[in-house]
Amino acid sequence: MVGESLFLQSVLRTWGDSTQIRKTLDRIEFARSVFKDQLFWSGVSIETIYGQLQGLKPNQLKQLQRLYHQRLPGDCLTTPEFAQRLAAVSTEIAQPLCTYINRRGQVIRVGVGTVRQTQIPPSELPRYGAERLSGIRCVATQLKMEAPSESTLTAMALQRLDALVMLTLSGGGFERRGGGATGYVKEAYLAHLVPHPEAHWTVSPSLSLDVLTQQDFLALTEGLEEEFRREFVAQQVDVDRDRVLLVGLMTDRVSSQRFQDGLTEVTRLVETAGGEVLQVLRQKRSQPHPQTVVGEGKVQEIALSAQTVGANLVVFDRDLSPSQVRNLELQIGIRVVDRTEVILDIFAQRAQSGAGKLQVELAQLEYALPRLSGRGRSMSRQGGGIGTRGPGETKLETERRAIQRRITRLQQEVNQLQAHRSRMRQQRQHEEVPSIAIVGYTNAGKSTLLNALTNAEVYIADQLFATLDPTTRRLNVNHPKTQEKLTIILTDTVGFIHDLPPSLVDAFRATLEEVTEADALLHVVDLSHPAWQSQIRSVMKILSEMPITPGPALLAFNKIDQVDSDTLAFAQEEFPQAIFISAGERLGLETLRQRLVGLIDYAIAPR
Ligand SMILES: Nc1nc2c(ncn2[C@@H]2O[C@H](COP(=O)(O)OP(=O)(O)OP(=O)(O)O)[C@@H](O)[C@H]2O)c(=O)[nH]1
Ligand SMILES: [Mg+2]
Repeated sequence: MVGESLFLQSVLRTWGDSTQIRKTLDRIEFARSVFKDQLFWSGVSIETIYGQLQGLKPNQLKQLQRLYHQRLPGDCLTTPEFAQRLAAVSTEIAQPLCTYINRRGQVIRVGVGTVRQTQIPPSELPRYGAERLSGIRCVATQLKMEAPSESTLTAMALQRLDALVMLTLSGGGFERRGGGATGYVKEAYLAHLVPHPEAHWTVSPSLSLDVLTQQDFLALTEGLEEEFRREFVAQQVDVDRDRVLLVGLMTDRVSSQRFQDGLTEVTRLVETAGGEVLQVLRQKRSQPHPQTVVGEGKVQEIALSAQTVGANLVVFDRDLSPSQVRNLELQIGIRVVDRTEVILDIFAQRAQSGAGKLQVELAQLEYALPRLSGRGRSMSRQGGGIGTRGPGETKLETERRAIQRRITRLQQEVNQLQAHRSRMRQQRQHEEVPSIAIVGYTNAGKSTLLNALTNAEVYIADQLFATLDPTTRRLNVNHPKTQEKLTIILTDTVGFIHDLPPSLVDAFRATLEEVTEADALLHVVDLSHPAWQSQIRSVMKILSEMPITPGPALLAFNKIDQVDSDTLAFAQEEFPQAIFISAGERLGLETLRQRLVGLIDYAIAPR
């Protein structure tokens, strides 16, 4: 498999020594690979003819099946006999034909139709990856008298074929008396991939069959693979970093600004998760394609670009259904993940405390479960052979139940955690210490502010989701009116993000309760962020969806040291009640302390 996904890595990281689950995952991967092999070889043994077979006579089908019996030498692209035989059958049925041949010279697939129509999905190829060729070559015929078309060459690139031989037909020919066909091939073209960033492939001028068959196939593929490997190694400067192709879909529902902000955010998420975005591909559609999110042409473009830039992971800027992931992976040939998976990965890397790890594992399993069973179903559907359908599904069903049991156990643990936190809060309430939760979009500066106000030592970073576990500190202030000493409990919590994944909200309910149970909220906004307004809306939306309505909130615009005067004036006009600070530069903190006291007075005043 080309590079382990962010997600799988992080699942393993969080599960750590949970060897049972690790074994489960290994078994799933194994089952998957076995299926792949069986699918692949079943094409050889049962002599399936792929493509458009309507109207073919039994005798013609037999001729097509006989192509499977031909064996080619390993060191030439094709023999003249094989090429003529293929052209003869193609002439007889008046259709283009494709044969796919492995390095041992066995014909592994015969298809009626163009290369595009008969292509092998990447997931069924014996090997696949930017660093090598798939080990399969295609010898095909076409009815037109011209060089192979763009769509043919694209199909060649998508399958990473060793080479493509395209034969044009003379229109006639005859059977030799001693056996064998002749005269059917007019001319031949040879095409293959090249390791070049702009040109994907090269195509020869038209050649005679003799010249073509004298080409040294072994030297060609060995030379190419050597170059691909060198190119691939040069690209993999840092093997630990995922090399990501980011795909954004802009639907009618979002403005182009919102779309762009979303892409920028996913890019930062990928970077925070330890990946590198090599290229961004965009598509505009009125709504997502139900099967593949983006259109067919775009899927091909993704597959080609992933090869060109040497990506090992495709990330979408939105959530994908399990079947969409499956369809995309089948066609693209490398792992596809959605935005939620990237966020889960970051959470997994950040989780420090036992409670944090527990909640992350729960979120990941809840996310993974439907995807696991979906994969099981698809495998049994594809397999369809004796001995594959039943056991495969049963086995996955067993794995699924094991994971379901673990989810149930984790949920119980989160419930216990929730109860424990609630007891601690009750104790604080008993002491009558008022509490304020610091909330806000991720990276707004919440932890910086808590540190500045209370000399806490919370981890701060210019990263998304730097904080995962809530930190609680006491803030001592003098009441501005009575001069009485007053203590307020300040809690820093996990940051919000727009479209917070539901599995996270559920898993993090114990942490999020810190927010709903506080007497009041301090909502920190990064005013220097271009999307600060939509970030405020996202935070408000998440708060409004919480089961218990949180207390009153004070809006604090942070990072004013980085803000131009127009933006500042605009925000002051729009939000006259808000306070403007810089936690980093410690500006406006004294005013903030006083406003916090006012907020508490207001929140706990008897009404
Ligand atoms: N220029 C400037 N940078 C700031 C200010 N406050 C915080 N930052 C920077 O903003 C980044 C994020 O700060 P954090 O305090 O980690 O933000 P957070 O809201 O806790 O973020 P998460 O925990 O990831 O949700 C860090 O690089 C801080 O140094 C400020 O007032 N001015
Ligand atoms: Mg933080």
